Amino acid sequence: MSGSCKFDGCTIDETGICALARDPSTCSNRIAGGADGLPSMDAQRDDEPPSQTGEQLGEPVLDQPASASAFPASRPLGLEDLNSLMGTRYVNVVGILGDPESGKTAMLASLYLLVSHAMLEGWSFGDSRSLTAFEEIARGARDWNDGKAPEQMTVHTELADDHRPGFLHLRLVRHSDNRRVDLALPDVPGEWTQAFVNTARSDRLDFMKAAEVIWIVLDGRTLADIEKRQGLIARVGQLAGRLNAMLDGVSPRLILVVTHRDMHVLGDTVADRLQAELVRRGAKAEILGIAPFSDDPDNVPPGYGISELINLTVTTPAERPILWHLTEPTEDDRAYLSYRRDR
Ligand SMILES: Nc1nc2c(ncn2[C@@H]2O[C@H](COP(=O)(O)OP(=O)(O)OP(=O)(O)O)[C@@H](O)[C@H]2O)c(=O)[nH]1
Ligand SMILES: [Mg+2]
Repeated sequence: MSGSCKFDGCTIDETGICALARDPSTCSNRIAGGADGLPSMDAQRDDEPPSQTGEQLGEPVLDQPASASAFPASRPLGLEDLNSLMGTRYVNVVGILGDPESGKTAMLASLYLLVSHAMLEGWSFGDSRSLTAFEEIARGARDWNDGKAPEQMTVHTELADDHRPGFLHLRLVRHSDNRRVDLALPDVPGEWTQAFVNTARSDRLDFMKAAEVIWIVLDGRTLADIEKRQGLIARVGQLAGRLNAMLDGVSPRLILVVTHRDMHVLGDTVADRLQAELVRRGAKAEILGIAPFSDDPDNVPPGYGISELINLTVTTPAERPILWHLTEPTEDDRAYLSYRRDR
């Protein structure tokens, strides 16, 4: 039996020949609607869509397939991506500055490695829109040769576009109160800081205006070296001056992040000299020693100080302006009230 004929074995739809050698248009076995004649080239086949009626003309022929959401690229976020993320939730933008080789990328890689191994004290992983980018900067630290750590855990940062920063996004959840914090962390080359200090080039660092905190990353080895120390301290002062000018006198919150804590502990004298240099420029900063990686893991574990850095970053200092100054009355203050009392 074929589609348009009830007679068993009739192949009229395929061959155009009636099995009973009748006229197909009058054969009583033909099913209504299909009995109008021989199948032609235009005749509808079962697998073809139904022909359109007058009302359907002009409408789309096929239904639009339901669009499955594609996986996000997870590359570093550009400024536009960051803007749209900031439109949906509160994002803590961190400014990160520092000379080449000071340890900026190492610090970010270490943060990612700690949080991905659930070893960031007090915090756990919430989400990230730039996992691939984090993986890329942390990859160097994973390539060990026969159990030996690589010489360089991270490589010099080079951006695809040397005019626009790329941001790493990380959402962290604080254990103490389940607070979620979204951090946007730029990984920019040290040359940007050098150009900012030396020639005041600030167009690429415009995003700093939206930063709540600025980390100035300093190489602990340079601060420990008596010959290079003063040069770096002076440059930190110049950098603070440039920031003040760029931010129109609004003093940003600064954290001086001193790397290589595994090899060198920052002495009080050097810390005081850094503070004095900043005060001279009308700025002040908190100072913290970290070791994103460690050459002395028995005494200073890799990732030392990173959780404290995050704590400092998301907590606003408790310092508040004094609303009402207390003045202790002295005896003489009442002299005016006592005037003439003795007369
Ligand atoms: N042992 C030890 N090595 C560190 C520490 N911080 C950074 N390093 C190493 O120092 C080297 C340079 O660090 P990076 O983080 O790449 O420097 P950077 O500031 O990003 O440099 P640019 O991208 O050139 O601006 C890397 O090989 C790191 O592994 C630290 O605290 N201890
Ligand atoms: Mg780098």
